[in-house]
Amino acid sequence: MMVLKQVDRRTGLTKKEFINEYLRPNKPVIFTDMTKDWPALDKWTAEFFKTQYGDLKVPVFSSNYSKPGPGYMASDKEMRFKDFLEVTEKGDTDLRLFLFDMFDPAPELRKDFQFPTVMKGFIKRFPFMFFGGKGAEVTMHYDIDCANVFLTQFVGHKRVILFPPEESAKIYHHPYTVKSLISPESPDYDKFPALQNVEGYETILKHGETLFMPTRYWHYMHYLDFSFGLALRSQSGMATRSRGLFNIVSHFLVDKSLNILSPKRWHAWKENEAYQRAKPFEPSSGSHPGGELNASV
Ligand SMILES: O=C(O)CCC(=O)C(=O)O
Ligand SMILES: [Fe+2]
Repeated sequence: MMVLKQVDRRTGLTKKEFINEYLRPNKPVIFTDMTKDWPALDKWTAEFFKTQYGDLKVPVFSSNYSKPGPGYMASDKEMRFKDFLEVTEKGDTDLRLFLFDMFDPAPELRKDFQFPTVMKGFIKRFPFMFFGGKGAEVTMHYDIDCANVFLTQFVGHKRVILFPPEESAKIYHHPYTVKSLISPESPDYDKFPALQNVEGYETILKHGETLFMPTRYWHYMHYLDFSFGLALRSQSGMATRSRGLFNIVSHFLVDKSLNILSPKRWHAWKENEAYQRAKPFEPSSGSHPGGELNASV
């Protein structure tokens, strides 16, 4: 059965403790108080963004993003920020704004938060924001640049499920992509038997909490309310940086070009490959009860 442990929540975690207990062992953690002196904590609300930046044009994504074909890895449309926020605040929409560089049009917002001091190597040019409505899902993926991510949650709640990089085969990693085929909230053990042996983490992030996701960690997110997040990313260490660069180049060249040449066949090849790689991790008995298993996750 899939095992999901709770992510640790720590208050007053020192740099030394963070490095020894989380960064070195590649383990996620939630900082409950990293944001305590940030003006953003109370200032950044949907209302604030609507009144201050409502006319900004923003690239909006829906779940078409991961489907094969012409819309693959592309945004669906541009909207006024104000209109996007109004739609997503109402909920039941899969529209999302992600990897949004809010700080290019609004550099003054950088004064409202601080980069963490528990590690080095922050990519200061690109603090990214993510917005979504109640019900929005971020499918299981890892970040292509292999950064360590500090994701701060604002306004509402978000359910997060994480898997370490060592578990990639068991969650049916789609080769040449940063995607996995599974839906961890309703695991289909008949279709994906190796999932029964996977171990990961889960949590529900709240306003003002900061989740540390170590490099190459798989993450899935389900917006339980309208909310948004600020992701601060660190690429400390040459290995992380060169691996990130390699990933970006190989994925874009191979995946994007084969998607253009032959979208269906390329998708089928990747899917088959993911099944082959998961095979060694399937339960050996070969028999696995279906149906009611969902209740135990
Ligand atoms: O919060 C989200 O919507 C997605 C966050 C994410 O994927 C990331 O920070 O890398
Ligand atoms: Fe991500």
